Amino acid sequence: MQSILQKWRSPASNRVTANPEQHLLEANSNIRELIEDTNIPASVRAELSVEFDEIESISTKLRRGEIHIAAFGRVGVGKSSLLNALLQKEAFSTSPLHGETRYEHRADWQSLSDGHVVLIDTPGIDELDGDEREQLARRISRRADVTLMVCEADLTDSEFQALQQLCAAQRKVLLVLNKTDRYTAWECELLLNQLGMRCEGLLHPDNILAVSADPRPETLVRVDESGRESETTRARRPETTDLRNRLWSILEKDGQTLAALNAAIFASELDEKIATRIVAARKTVAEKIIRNYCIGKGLLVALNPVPVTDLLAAAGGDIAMVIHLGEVYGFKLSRTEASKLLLTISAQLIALMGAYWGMNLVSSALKTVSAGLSTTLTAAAQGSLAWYATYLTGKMAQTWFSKGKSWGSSGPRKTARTLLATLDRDSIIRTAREDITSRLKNG
Ligand SMILES: Nc1nc2c(ncn2[C@@H]2O[C@H](COP(=O)(O)OP(=O)(O)OP(=O)(O)O)[C@@H](O)[C@H]2O)c(=O)[nH]1
Ligand SMILES: [Mg+2]
Repeated sequence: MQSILQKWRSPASNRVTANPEQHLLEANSNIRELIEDTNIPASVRAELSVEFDEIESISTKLRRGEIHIAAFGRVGVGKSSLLNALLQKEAFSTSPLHGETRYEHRADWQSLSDGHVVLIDTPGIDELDGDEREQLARRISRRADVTLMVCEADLTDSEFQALQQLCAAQRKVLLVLNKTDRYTAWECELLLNQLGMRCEGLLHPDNILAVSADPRPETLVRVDESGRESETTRARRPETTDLRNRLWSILEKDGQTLAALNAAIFASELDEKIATRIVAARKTVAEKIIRNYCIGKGLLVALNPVPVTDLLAAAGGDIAMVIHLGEVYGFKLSRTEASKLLLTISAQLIALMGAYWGMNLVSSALKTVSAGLSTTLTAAAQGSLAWYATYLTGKMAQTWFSKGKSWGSSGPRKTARTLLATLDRDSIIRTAREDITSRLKNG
C-alpha cells in the first residue's frame, strides 16, 4: 500500500487543481487515512480531527451547492439587523444592548438554480483581543464565500485591522456602511468617499455600500392652513437595495465558482498545514526512538564484558531501530532490507570516519586492556562511542525514510558528510557519557 506520506508528498496534492471539488475530495480522503494512521501520535491525530470536521463541513456545503454569506463587525453595528433585512424576516435576534449575538447562527436565504444561499450571523469583535479577533476573522472568512464587514461610521483602527485580515484571506469581502438613516444624503456620500480612500488597494469601490437595516421612524412636521405645526412619525422600511443588487450580481456570476475556489484554497492550506505537522510529529517520534536505542546500546556495550557479543548484540539493535524508524514513516521493512540499509550506512560511515564497526571493536578491545582503570569510567567511554555510532546510524536511516526510502539527489555519501558536518560530535559523546555514568551509578 502506498504510504500516507508518499501520497501527501505527491505533487498532485500540493496544488490547487483545475477541479477544486476533486481536490477537496482528495484532501478529504487523505485526511481520513491520516486520522486512521496508527503511526501518528494520538495528540496529533486529535488535533487533525478538528481540521477534519471542518473540511467535512466544507465538503458537505459544496455537495449541497451552498453559498455562505457571513456578517462580521463590531458589536451593535447592526449585523443581525442587516441579515434580517436581507431575509425580510426576524430570523436573528437584535437588541440595542451590545453583545446580543453570542454564537454563530445561520438561516437559509435564497435558492439558486444550483443550490442556495445561507446567511451567517456572528458575534461582535470588540470584546475580543487582537489574537482572538484575528482567529475569528480567519475562521469566518475561511468558511464564508462572501463576508459582509458591517460598520456604522468611519472605521476604527481595530475594524480596519479586521478588514485587512479578511481581505488577506483571499475571499470576497464587501464593506457595508449601516445606519445611514442617521446621516443626511450629503454626510452619507462623504462617509462613503472616506471609506473608499481608507480602503484603497484593499477593496474595489463597487464593494463598499451603504444600507439602513433597521431605520428609526421618520418625524414629519405638518403645518396646517392656520399655520399650526403638528408632528407625526412614519415608520421607514429597511434600505438594502444596493447591497442586494451587488450580492446578486456576484452570486449569479461567480456563486458556485467562489464556493469551489474557497474550498480549494482551504484544502490546499490544510494540505500544507497537515503535511508540516506530520513531518514534525514523525521527526519527534523518530528522535525519541533513536535516543532510546542509543541509551540501550550505550548501556549494553558499557555493561557487557565480552567484545564479540557487544558487536553482535549492537548490530541486532541497529536492525530493530531501522525497522522501528521505518514504521514511523509508514514503511514496513524486512530484516533483509534493514540489513541492506545498515550495510550502506555503515559503508559511508566507515569511509568517512575511519572505522565504524572498528570503533566498536576498539571500544571493546579497550575494555580488555584497561583492567587497571576505573571500570565505570572506561565502560562509560566505550558505551558513549557505541551511543554515537547508533545515533549516526539512526539519523542516516531517518533521512532515508523521510525522503521516501531514498537518499535523494545527494546520495548516501553526501548525506553522511552533511550529517557529520552538522552534528556536534563532542557534545553528543559528552551527553552520552554523562547519561551512561549516571545510569550505571543509579542502576
Ligand atoms: N438607526 C438605525 N439603527 C439600527 C440600524 N440597524 C440596526 N440598528 C439598531 O442597532 C442596534 C443593534 O443592532 P443589532 O442588529 O442587534 O446589532 P449587532 O451588530 O447584531 O449586535 P451584536 O449582536 O450585539 O454584536 C439595534 O437597536 C438595532 O435596531 C439602522 O439601519 N439604523
Ligand atoms: Mg447580532
